[in-house]
Amino acid sequence: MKITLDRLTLSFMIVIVVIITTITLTLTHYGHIPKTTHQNLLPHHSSTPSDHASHTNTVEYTHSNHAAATLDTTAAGMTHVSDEKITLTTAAISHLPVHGFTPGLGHAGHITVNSSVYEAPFDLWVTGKTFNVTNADFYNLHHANLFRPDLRSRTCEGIYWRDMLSIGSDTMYQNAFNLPDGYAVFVPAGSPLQLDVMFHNPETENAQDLYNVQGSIDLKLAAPDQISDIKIAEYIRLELTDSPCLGDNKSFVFTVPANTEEYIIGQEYSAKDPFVHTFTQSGKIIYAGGHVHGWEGGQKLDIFLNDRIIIDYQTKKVSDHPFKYKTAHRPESINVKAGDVLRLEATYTNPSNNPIPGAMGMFGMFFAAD
Ligand SMILES: [Cu+2]
Repeated sequence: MKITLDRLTLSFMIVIVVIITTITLTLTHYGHIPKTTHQNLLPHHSSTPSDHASHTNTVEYTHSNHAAATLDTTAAGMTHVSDEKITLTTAAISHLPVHGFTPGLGHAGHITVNSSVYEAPFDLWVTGKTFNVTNADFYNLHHANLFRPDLRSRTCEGIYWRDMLSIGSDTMYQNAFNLPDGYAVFVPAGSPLQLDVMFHNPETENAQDLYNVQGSIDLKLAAPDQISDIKIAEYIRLELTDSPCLGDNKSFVFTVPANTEEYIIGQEYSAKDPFVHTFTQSGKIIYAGGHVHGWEGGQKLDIFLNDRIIIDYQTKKVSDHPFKYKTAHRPESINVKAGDVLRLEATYTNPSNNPIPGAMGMFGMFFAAD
């Protein structure tokens, strides 16, 4: 009799676990694309920090990582607002365990965490920014995006998510940067803004579990008396991918086949690909940067304007640490005309017997129209 009861109890528990797991996997399936829609954008908003904590926060476990990472949503907030600076902070990852890293598993073990959605409390003229991590090293920030959930993507029709600023692990070596004098990114008062940060904690010799990990961005604002002379710069980010515009994690990555000395992606393209941009106005690229995964065999990212190389980003190891790489971001002065076509090519090497499915090649530029 007792055995029967135990079996019943056990069966019941298994069913519950299966249901919970199914729901959790369904809710967390989509990695980069936030669940934010117009319906849960916030109504008129004062700029006090803790107004809108938690209901728009998400933590997303990608692929095979269902380890013991936990989330504290109470920490998310627009933590500082002044005339000179606004700081947006993500929710905290209470515990970010060390995870194994095998090239070939892509983003396994990476965790994405968002801030709440905030409305710009007044017109923002953003002239510079600093990305920060709390309780982690800079390389633990795999990438971060500040985005507008109310605007369509510039690279994919029908997807609501427009990056305003972003940074990659390999560009965090210089986590603060300013646009050249006289330029700013403009965010009108009331625009919704959200910060999304992907963390990872790959196993290395000295890696340790991390606790209360957060990402934040400081937006440096132009002083009111400078605004009349400022030119608007727009951020445009392009990405190489095997699966353009699916609206999930796959849209941002490509696979490097096994046993390839030199794999180049981007040589075949059409104008609709998210790694190709046709300028509709003449103007100038004033600042730009690249992102490739040096730790997964990424070598370089080439930027072409009308099929001529204009920037050649080589990614370099910063130290002996296997995950610390550096890809340049810096001021540029590249004039373009309406109709000019800019596109990307990334080069990876993969001597191993496993394909690398999570490779990336991204380019972000600030463009000021004439
Ligand atoms: Cu990446």
